[in-house]
Amino acid sequence: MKNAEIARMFQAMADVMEIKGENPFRVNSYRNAARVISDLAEDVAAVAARGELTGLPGVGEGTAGKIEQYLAEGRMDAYEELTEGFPVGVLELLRIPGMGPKTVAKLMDERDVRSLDDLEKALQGGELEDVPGMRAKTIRKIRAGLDLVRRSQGRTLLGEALPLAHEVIEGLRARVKLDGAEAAGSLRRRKETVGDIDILVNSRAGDAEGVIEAFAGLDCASEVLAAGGTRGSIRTGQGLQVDLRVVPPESWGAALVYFTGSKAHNVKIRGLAHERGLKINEYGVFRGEERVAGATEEDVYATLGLPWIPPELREDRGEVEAAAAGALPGLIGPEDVLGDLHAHTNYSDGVLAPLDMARAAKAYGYRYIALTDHSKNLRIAGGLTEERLARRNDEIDAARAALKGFTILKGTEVDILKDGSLDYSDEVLAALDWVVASVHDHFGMSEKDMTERIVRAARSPHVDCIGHLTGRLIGTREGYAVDASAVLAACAETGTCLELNAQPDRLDITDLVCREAAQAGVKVALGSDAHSAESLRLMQFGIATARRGWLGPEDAINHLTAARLRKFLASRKG
Ligand code: DGT
Ligand code: CA
Ligand code: CA
Ligand code: ZN
Repeated sequence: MKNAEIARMFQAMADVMEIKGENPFRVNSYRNAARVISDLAEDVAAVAARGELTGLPGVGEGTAGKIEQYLAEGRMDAYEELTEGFPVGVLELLRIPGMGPKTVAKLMDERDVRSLDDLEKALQGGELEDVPGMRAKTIRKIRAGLDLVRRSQGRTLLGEALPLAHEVIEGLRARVKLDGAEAAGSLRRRKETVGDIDILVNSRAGDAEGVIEAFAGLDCASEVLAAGGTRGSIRTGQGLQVDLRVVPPESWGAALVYFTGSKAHNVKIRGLAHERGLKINEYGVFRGEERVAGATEEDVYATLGLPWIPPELREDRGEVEAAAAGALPGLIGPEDVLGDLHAHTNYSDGVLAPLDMARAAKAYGYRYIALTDHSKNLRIAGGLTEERLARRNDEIDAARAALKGFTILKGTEVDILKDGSLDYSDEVLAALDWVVASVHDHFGMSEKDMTERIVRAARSPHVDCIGHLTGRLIGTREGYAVDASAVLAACAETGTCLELNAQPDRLDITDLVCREAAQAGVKVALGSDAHSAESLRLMQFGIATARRGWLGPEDAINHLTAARLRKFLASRKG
C-alpha cells in the first residue's frame, strides 16, 4: 500500500513550496491532499483503479494526476522537480518546533544549513547569533526544538507502524502459507511509539527459509539488513526496521510472550517461574529438560499460576500481581465505544457538512457523534463566530430530522483563553449539548499559571470536558507544563471529563494519566478529533491507550447510550 509514501510526498512538496514562499493556497491544498491520503482506510491504488480519486475531498484533477503517475510509474515528476536541491535534511529541519519555512529558508541562504547536523554545528559555533533578524529567544527555541527532535528520532508513531505491520503480514500471507503470524514487541503492547516492528511467524523449521525469502522480497523492504536461518531484518522506505522470526508451533506461545515483552514484564515472570522450579525462555517453559508449556500463551501463563494477561498491560505496572490475585481489569474494547465525542465539520476545519459527518459516524457503527467545531479565537482553524455557530446549529437541526435513529450532539471545542475564561459566553455555551474546552495558544506559560488556567475552565459549569490536556504533538511539540493531578482533582469535584484525544500524534491524556483518572473517579471522553470520515477510525489508537491505562468500559463516558449521556450532561448543568 502506497498511501503513507504518497502522503509523505505531498507533505514534502508543500514544505518545499512553503520554503520557496509560494502561494499559500497551493501549499495548503497539498497539505490537505496529504492528510486525506494518509487518513484513507483503503489502498489509494484501489480508489484510483475505480477512477474515484477526484471524489476524495480536496483532491482535484492535478493532484489525482500526480497520484496516478506515481502508482503507474513509481515516480512523480512534480515531486522530483520541486524537491530538486532540497535534500531530506532540509525537510527534517522543518520538523523542529520553532523552525518555520521562513527560518529554514534564511538559514539555508545565510549559513548553508541543510540538515539537522548542520544546524547543530551552527548552534554550537554560535553562528546563528549574527544572522539578521534572529533573536536570542528564537535561537533558544530552536535549540530546545532540535533536542526534542533528536530524542524522538528513531521512534515511529503507532499510527504509522500498525498499518505497516499489517501490510508486512498480509504480504507474507500472499506469498507463503503460514500457520500464524503476529506482530509482537511494543507494537503489540500498543505503545504510542515503537522503536522497531517485531513479527513472529508460526511455521515448521523446514519452511523457515521460504518465509525469510518472501520477507526479504516484500515491496516495502527497501533494504535487507539480515536474512538467514529463521530470522530476517529489513528496513522500509520510511527508515523503520522490521525484525522477523520464524518459530516452531511448540514454541509459538513462549516466543509470543518473550518477544511481546516488555523486558520488565519478562523479568517479573521469569522470577515467578524460578520460584516454582521452572525455567522460562522464548522456546518454552521447562522443568529440567522437560518442556511443560510453550505452544500457547495461555499455557505459558498457566504454568505460572496466572491467567492470560492482555499485551497492553505487560509493562510491570502491577499486572502480574493483579493476575495472581485474580484481579485483572476487564479492559475497554471497540464494542464499548458507542459514539465519538470530538469531531469537526466544514464549518471549522473539517471537510464534511454536519449531516455527512453524522452519516459517516452512523456508518462506522456509532449511535452518536458530538460535532465540536473550533471557537472564534482559533482563526487559523476556521473557528466559529457566534453567528456561524448558530448557523451550524440550525444545520444540525436539519441533519437530525434527516437522520433518524442517530444522535448528533451540538458541541464545541471552545478555546480556553489566557486567563482561563472561555471563548464563548455562558449563554452560548449553555445552549450546547457537549462542550470540550482546550488550550490552543500561550503554550509557554509557567506550570502554575497553566494549571490555574485549565482548572478554572474545568470548574466552569458549562464545560463538560477538558480537551487534549497537555497539547503535546509526539515528536514535534512538547506538551505545555500542567499539573495533571491538580486538574484531575478539579475534574473529580465538578464531574468534568478528561478527553483522551485519539490522534496518533496526540494520545493525550496518556496511558498513565488515564489510570490516575480512573482512580480519581474522573470519566475519560474518547474523541477521534476527526476532520474527515476516514479519520473516525483513529479511535482505535485512543482505545489502545485507554487499555494501556487499565480502563474498563465504564471508565469512558462513550460507554453510555445517547439517552444516558444526555441525562448525565443535563444533571451536570442542573
Ligand atoms: P521498542 O522496539 O523499543 O519500541 O520496544 P520493544 O519492547 O519492542 O523492544 P525490542 O524490539 O527491543 O524487543 C522486543 C521484545 O523482546 C521486548 O519487548 C522483550 C524482548 N526482549 C528483547 N531483548 C530482551 C532481553 O534482553 N531480555 C528480555 N527479558 N527480553 C528481551
Ligand atoms: Ca520492537
Ligand atoms: Ca526488535
Ligand atoms: Zn484542539
